Amino acid sequence: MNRDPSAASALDIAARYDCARSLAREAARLGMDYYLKRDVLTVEHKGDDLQDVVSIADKQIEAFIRARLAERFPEDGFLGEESGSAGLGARCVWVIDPIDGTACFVNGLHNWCVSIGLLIDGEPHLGAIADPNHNELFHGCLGQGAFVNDVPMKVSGATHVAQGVTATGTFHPRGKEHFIPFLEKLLADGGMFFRNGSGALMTAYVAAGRLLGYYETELKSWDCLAGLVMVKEAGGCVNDFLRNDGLLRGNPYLVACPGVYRQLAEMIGPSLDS
Ligand code: 2AM
Ligand code: CA
Repeated sequence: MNRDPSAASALDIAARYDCARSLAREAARLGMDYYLKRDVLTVEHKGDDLQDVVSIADKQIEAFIRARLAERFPEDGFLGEESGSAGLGARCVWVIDPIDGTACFVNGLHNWCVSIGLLIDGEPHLGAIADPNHNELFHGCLGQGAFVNDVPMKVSGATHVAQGVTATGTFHPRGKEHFIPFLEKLLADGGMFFRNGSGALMTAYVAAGRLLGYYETELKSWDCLAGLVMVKEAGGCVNDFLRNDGLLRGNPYLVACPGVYRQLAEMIGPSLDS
């Protein structure tokens, strides 16, 4: 989009950043109420994929976030995992996942979060990721840094994959064939893999320097949009995830500290930018 970059300052970004953080926290508390009663939640499968699950908690939390945003910022657009999109032509578009890590959520594994990101003029501008199981709120805003609770985040200073742990995952049918070849190369180079079922949390962990990087063969925008700005603000590298309509259809995804980004990108090969 060809807009004057200074025009972003005409928007009330501070109000949106505050709202993202408090709404993520509030939605995560709501999620925790459902999580504690997960044994009685009805779990459905999305389409034919038995791994792709959704519960009433996902739908209710998304409805809650969507209603709040519409009330506060009626001129903004919205894209959510469960209820779709509206107003994508607006300058500000919220991209949210009410529960990232639903498979963990319904199975009693504590790796899930609420993820709220904001695009301004097509670029990730701010985000908040709330993890109520660990009492962590990851957040960041372009030009203002990235934080876990109130502590500034910084990506790892590692220069080789053997110096730490790298997250990886594959979920969507598209791109699955790239997973095992990548894993073989990572292990051959002395790296080690990690996966917790939440793309948003693994992205935040890269920003926090806990993981060296994170590669997913194919990811949806609501799983990573809030975290992209955190990785950048924490000094990390990100691939061109939003190219070719990535917002709506997803893309291969890589985020990493600068010292290992190239090494991981070479292991993945051309499919990363395909
Ligand atoms: P979701 O929980 O919002 O659906 C990358 O692994 C992404 O795939 C996760 O962020 C997760 O987002 C999605 N996913 C859906 N089902 C999954 C499953 N059974 N195991 C792991 N990830 C899953
Ligand atoms: Ca979800």
